[in-house]
Amino acid sequence: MSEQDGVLAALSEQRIETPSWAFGNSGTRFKVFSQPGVPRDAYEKVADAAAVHRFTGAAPSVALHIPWDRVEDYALLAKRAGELGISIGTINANVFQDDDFRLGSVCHADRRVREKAVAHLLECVDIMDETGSNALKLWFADGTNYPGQDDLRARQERLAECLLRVRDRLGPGQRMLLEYKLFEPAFYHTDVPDWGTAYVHCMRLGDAAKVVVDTGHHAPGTNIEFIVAMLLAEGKLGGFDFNSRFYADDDLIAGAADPFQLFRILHEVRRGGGLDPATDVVFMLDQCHNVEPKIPGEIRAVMNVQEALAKALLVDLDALGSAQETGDVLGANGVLMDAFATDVRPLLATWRSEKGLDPDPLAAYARSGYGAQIAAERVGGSPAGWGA
Ligand code: PSV
Ligand code: MN
Repeated sequence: MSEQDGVLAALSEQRIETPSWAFGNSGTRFKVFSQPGVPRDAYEKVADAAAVHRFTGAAPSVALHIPWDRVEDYALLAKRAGELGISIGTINANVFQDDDFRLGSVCHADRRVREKAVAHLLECVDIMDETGSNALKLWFADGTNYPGQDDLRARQERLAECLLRVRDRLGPGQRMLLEYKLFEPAFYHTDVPDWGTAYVHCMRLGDAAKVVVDTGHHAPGTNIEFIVAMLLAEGKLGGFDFNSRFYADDDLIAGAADPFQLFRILHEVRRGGGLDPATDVVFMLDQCHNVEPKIPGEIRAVMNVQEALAKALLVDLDALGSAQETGDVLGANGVLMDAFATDVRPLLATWRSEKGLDPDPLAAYARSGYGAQIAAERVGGSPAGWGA
């Protein structure tokens, strides 16, 4: 197989998952700007996710967020998704927006609140059963704002106990993905602040539990690809929440702020065997589009991830290995830089054409009229947002 054929084949294996919340209105604590055509319910979000897949051919699943995407009949939602050519991906739990969770959820000192949080997590596993989803994504807003506010160790024990109950409820083939975040909304301490803490919990929970790396959840300057390499080597990388950050958890389009970082991460994914579908690494996007149109924003993110992956696939691993073994510092670095500097857009255009797609997904989307159609159709009702 030629190098180009190998890259094209590997690109076809990658599946990128869009987040349902990317299609709803979003913003900052200063202002949520509403946009025309925004979905009013989970069915319309699924339709928009399917549009992203139609134009990219690379985003065949959509993650749900519960309760934002609550519907009467989850099997029907999954069926509709299937009719549109996509499936339901990760189920994201939400134990951070109920007043009872002011001081935490699974780490809360009050057993009643912890029971309420666990009940929600178990409901999410029920939704996995109904939709055919095989992964539960857990991000906890738990933490404290002031030293002494609560007992750090006791909170870890409560967390472990709750996670175990969720693990015991998982069915065959189902997994739980634990996401860490350095800070926010709590500022003194976060209960799952880093990959080490997430890893310790996942180790105790066994094979069904893996760590999610959200690229926006680290201190500035953190070497994320090192974390990826470590987790992959230990068989504990569950997946990514790709997005871009300039300052904090900015949730901007993946590859927009630092395409070189995305390339370095995907190089380590490749090196660690994470592109093998058997490892089940989920390539999710976790983005919000506050000022740009949402569907094109998701299409752009999918294209950026594909470009970074294509460059990572072009790294000459033999040349890199030889340079590393002989201590050729500049040579080794040059191998990576050569791959990164390659313009892979013609290669991706070929990949798309071979799949019967337009080589320019954004232009094809603009021509399709889908944006104008949903703006005309979706009138009345309440546009979806972080609370719907
Ligand atoms: C909050 O930081 C967050 O972005 C987490 O990364 C979750 O994955 C996402 O929200 C959805 O709950
Ligand atoms: Mn995330």
